[in-house]
Amino acid sequence: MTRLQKALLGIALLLPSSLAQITDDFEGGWDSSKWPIYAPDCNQGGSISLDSSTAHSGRNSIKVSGAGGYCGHIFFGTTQVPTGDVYVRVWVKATTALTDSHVSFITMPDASLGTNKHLRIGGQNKILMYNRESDDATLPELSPQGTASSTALPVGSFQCFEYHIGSDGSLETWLNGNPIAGLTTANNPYANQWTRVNYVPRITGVYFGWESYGGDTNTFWYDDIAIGSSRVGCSGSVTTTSVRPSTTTSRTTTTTSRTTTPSTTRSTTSSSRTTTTTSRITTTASRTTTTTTTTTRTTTANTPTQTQWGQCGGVGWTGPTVCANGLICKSLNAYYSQCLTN
Ligand SMILES: [Ca+2]
Repeated sequence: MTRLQKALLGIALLLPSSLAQITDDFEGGWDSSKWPIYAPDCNQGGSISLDSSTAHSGRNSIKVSGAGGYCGHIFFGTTQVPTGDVYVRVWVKATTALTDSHVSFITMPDASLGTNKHLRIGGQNKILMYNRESDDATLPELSPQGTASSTALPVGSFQCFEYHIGSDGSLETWLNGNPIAGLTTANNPYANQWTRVNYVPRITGVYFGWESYGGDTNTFWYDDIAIGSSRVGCSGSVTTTSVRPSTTTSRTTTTTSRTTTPSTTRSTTSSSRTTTTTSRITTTASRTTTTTTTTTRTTTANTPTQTQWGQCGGVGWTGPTVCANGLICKSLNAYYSQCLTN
């Protein structure tokens, strides 16, 4: 060992653990103790495997076949997350474009949100977005302008996806090196919903995979992952630290059944308007409760109607609140309702 090498080793040993970086190009296989499977509560059909049919680097990547519905979810990842600033770089290849339905492909248990609550990255309205499981807030908010401030995830080839969770709670996101304005908290006019609470994430893991809440399925490949306390960029190299033999098993289990119990139906009728509010509570094993509220309005007067995908409600909305024939006004959050097919 040269004097320089000794000096560098000494510096490395003195670095706080918060600067540690976990990386992998999966050319040494899939070390399932370094990258364990994560499928909280249930797993019905999702599978993960080391795959040599496509890769960003070398021959190997990790393939995630995500099934539909919450229990079709499956992830792999690590709890080796730096304290303070967290930067994640991953090369990701999706098979199918993001739809209007809500999905996640990165999920992070977040101690600041409570037990089993996650900061998620995924899609809705066909664009990339952040979602906070505790209160379902999105970044950007899903108004037409907010939606336009983010971007779709290209499919069929590997994309360089990077994000930064600041120690002050700020978020930054890049796709192929380009900042995504809607996925950045600074100077973002569509971040009001996100910043309405003083939110400073304290993530305890980073997991890559697939989870859908409306039945969407997809196949993703992940390669050249780097998680650390500084940005490596898209050209940053990855050093494989995996030394274990290849693991090529894929896991598919069916363990939990899912029951849906309608709980409340309430109707209010007035002279020219009928409002039906249905609350449906879906309970899955020990998982948290998801409540979906759908409001349907029928009006006989000559009220302006909104077209498909248009906004039809939400805090501060003064435009049409009635959807064109065949569409329902669905509340996506307190700030945005949208005309969608039923
Ligand atoms: Ca690789």
